[in-house]
Amino acid sequence: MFRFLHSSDLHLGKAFGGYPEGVRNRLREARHGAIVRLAQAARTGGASTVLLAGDTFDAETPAPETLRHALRAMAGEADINWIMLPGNHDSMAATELWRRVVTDGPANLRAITDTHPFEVGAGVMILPAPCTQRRPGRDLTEAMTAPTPEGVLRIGLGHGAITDFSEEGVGTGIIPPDRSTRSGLDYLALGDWHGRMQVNPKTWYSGAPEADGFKHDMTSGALLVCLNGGPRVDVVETGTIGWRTVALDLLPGEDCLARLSKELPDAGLRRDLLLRLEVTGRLPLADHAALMAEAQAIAPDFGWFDHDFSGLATDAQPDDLDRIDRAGALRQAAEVLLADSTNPARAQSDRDISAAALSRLYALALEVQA
Ligand SMILES: [Mn+2]
Repeated sequence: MFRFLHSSDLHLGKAFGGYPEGVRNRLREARHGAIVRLAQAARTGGASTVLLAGDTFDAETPAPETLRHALRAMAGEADINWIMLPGNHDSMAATELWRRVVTDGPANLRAITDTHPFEVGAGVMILPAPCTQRRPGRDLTEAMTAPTPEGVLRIGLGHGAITDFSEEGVGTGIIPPDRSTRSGLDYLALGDWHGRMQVNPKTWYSGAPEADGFKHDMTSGALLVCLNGGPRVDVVETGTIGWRTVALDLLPGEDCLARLSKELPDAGLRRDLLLRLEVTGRLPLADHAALMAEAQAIAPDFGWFDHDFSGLATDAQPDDLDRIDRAGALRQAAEVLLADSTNPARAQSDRDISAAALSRLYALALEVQA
């Protein structure tokens, strides 16, 4: 029997450009903190080996402090054996990076720089397939067919796209989905896909221990694997910052604020959440304005918040115009916008612009009156 923790895609040092500085710092810090949380998860699960199936570093030349901090954090978890595989972001083409990992890394870290099988426990061998470059363009996992002594457990460790999907959505899959059968593996630990995924009973993507985008809607974690006959795989949560998209499709007559509230987590859980609100459908002007105001009110609850109302149409009634003004220039502008937004002779995109302008005018008028 052999227990180990399977993780991948820490992407240490990832910059998260496009997010405000405070958020970027929190996200970077959360990735670094994953090292300690992986060690704790292994320990709690009775394992002392952690397999990192590629993309430990986001770039081939991480900042000196990113590398140093990672190596020191791994050294600090002295009872853990770290096994680090080059992925596509930190491939073996990054010769300086791997030279530094090998020379500066602690004794409890093994950096894999070739395809030689090696023992990781009594009667247990790792068959690695390190990425030679960012897009190797061929199936490197063929190396996992290498012979091992009779009776040992064979664990494949690889990184890349399988069949028809890859994290970056480019190229075609190169790792055959039946690699574990072809190479007689007891377990195949893969990295690349940032969400957790079981390919078959012996083949898993662990996903990233800390989420890094909105793509995979799940809690992040690692896999605690126990090899005793077939693999027994348990998910251990390690993520600290959540990424969620809330999609609301609304129709007139619905209580849109109640619908929104139902989708949101408790107030105490919002700081550690990045939330994207996407609203589609159709609402009366008053509800549209109320929902927009609510979005602005809750935004500071979250670690980061963004909303997209571009798919939400408004249903303007002549009565609504009275709330803007009963006469005068604003009223006239509102009437023109309402007429333009419903004029079948105009292109739909032009009508949408008029409708959006009318709801903006409506919301501004309410603000001024308040
Ligand atoms: Mn990756």
